[in-house]
Amino acid sequence: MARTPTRRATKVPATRGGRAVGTKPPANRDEATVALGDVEVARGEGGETHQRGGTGPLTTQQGVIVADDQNTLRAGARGPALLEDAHFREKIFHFDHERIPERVVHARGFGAKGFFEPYESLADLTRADVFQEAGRRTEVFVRFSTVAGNKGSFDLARDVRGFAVKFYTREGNWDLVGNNIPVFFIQDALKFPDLVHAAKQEPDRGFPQAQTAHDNFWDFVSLLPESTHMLLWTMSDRAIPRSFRFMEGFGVHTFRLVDANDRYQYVKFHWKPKLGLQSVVWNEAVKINGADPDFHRRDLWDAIEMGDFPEWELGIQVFDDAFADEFDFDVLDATKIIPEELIPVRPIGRLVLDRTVDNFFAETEQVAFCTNNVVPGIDFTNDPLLQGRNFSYLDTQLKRLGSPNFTYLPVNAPRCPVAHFQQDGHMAVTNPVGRANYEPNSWGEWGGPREDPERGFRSVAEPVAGDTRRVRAESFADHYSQARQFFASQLPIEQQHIIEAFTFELSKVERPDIRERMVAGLLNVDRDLALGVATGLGLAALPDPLPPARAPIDLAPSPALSIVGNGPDSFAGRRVGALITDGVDAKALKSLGQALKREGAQLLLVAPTVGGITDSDGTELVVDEKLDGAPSVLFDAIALLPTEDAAKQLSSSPVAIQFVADAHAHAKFVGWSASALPLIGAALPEDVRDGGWLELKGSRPSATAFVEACRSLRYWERDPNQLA
Ligand code: HDE
Repeated sequence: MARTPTRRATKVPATRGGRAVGTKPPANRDEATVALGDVEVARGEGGETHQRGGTGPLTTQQGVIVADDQNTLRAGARGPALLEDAHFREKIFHFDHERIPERVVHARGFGAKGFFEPYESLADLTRADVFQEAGRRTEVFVRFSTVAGNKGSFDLARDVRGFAVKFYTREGNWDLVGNNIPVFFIQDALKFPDLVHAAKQEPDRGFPQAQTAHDNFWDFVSLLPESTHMLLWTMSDRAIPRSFRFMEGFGVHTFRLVDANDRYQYVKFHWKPKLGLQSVVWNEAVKINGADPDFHRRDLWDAIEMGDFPEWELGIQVFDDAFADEFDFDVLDATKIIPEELIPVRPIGRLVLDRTVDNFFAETEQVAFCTNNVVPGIDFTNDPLLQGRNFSYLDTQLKRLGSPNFTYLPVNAPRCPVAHFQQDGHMAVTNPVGRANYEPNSWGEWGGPREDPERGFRSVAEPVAGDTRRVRAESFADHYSQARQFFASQLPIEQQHIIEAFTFELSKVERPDIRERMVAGLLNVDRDLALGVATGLGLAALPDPLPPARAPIDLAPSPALSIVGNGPDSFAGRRVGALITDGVDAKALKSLGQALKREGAQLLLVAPTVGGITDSDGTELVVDEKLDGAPSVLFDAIALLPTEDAAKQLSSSPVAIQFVADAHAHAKFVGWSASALPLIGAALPEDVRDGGWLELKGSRPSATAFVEACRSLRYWERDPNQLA
């Protein structure tokens, strides 16, 4: 079957979802590591590993070959089942125990594998082995997630995204368990259970899931002014990212880098996506959740399987005690950022995700991130949130994975030598051998591993003094200044989205006093913001501002905080959905496909049927999506290339009309051919076609002009009042 030129551009054969059903895994997968998560685990007698998909005999867990897997053992054809049917009992027993508890938070996530490589040695800052040598690769596992939703919830929830990275360094595992937002809701870990209870489904009714648009959440946060800064971020477009590939990541807390002489500097970690930042608009998010609840995980999977490997730069903001003392805010307070304009982010290396997981459960579900997994050269600070996390993560792994031996699971196992005297417990895969299982001992060379003060992890030595008190530091008291700064740093369209998001969420709150209290808090951030939300909610009058613990100060805007203002100016990694019909103009399709390929973007074909579509040259095309299964919200831009006759027919099709109208309402770029005009006319009054609409004339220049326009990602000049 012939394919369109663009489809041939991808590594993977023409399929939906990036992989042909029934084919072998693509070439980027190392066959030897299938199902092993990259480390060797128990092998069978013949050296072969447990692997599904082979053609050998089916066996029980004990290795006995199964003769009949269709019928239970019974007494007589219509008689009762027999207890001695060991195969049946084992199969059902195992099935009954397949689930492990989902994560309390970040339950819904998606993982991928890759590597990190530093640009240069950071030996002057840290002794961490991972940063010693330019270009030396360290294997990583990354898991992205939403926070509030349960495991089966949809991807486009308005929510923070987890961005957790496990570095399998030569000196042990380092877990940088961050988010796509650089601040957090609370200052003290003691409030975390309250925050999570309030955010997740309400306990009596068990809904709403995966959304904070309900009374309990807004009740709690409106009583907790320290959450205001984070709320500004979660109500911004940061909380509805277009893809994991297009979002930033942050370590959030202040950590320490420690050099070989035990001197430390403070550090904040940043991940910057190579393809730039991009978010969807709220109306798209709502529709994507229906059209493809797996939108983010599919996007990551497809990109990696196609060989378009997502990449981030790791950057650091490094500072010393003198800066920390002078800074307007406490660097131990996780509700504050250090603006990039004050301390620029220094790029130090890159993270590339080049392998999908071999098995979702074995890797993504069982990966156990722990903030307390640090390596020599990296250390904590006294951030009270971080200190609480250091208790929680290890504790939670025991609950989820059921044994202190979870480090034997391949995804969690360090890639460096491990030697200790811990033993036994559930699933003790390899107990230390030998007689000595304690230390110190006098067994000489059989005595087992020994501590190494030189190479071992040493905590930063510093004096600690103070009264034992339950107290919040005075230096944590300013709750509004940086929220103000964030709002002031957004472009008008982004401010508008924040106002709309607050209005939407608070509109779902039933109790008027909660809505009002939240608006009263927002008055400490920005009057226009509070007024916009109050108007949207239909409040009769503005309430009095909540009295702040400390009066906010005006900070200089930080342009680095805007997404739209820092666009990638490239359409690479994005997708155009072209609406085509039988007889589509071959030249128009070809020139568009080539222009997108040159840009590093993808063309997907959407048609009224998935089969039987040929172009004007008679070439049979592989269609990616049937029109009613692929609304335009699934694409970054669209092209309208139906034949004129088909466009006339489609002009009475609600899905075709919605395809066009939504793309326009969502400020997308639209490439159109003259033959599409009957459909366009049915979807929109003609005069709304603006600078975001570019004619595709079947020529290279017109296709190039369209793709170049798409680099702006959206045509924001479109009147926002026309947006759905
Ligand atoms: Fe977490 N968090 N967290 N968190 N967190 C968990 O650990 C916790 C916080 C973050 O993909 C849990 O394995 C406490 C901040 C990510 O597997 C749990 C506090 C940040 C992930 C837990 C916080 C995060 C988690 C649940 C307040 C950004 C998913 C399952 C002090 C810097 C990791 C698990 C993955 C997961 C506790 C706050 C990020 C319960 C007590 C701040 C990305 O241990």
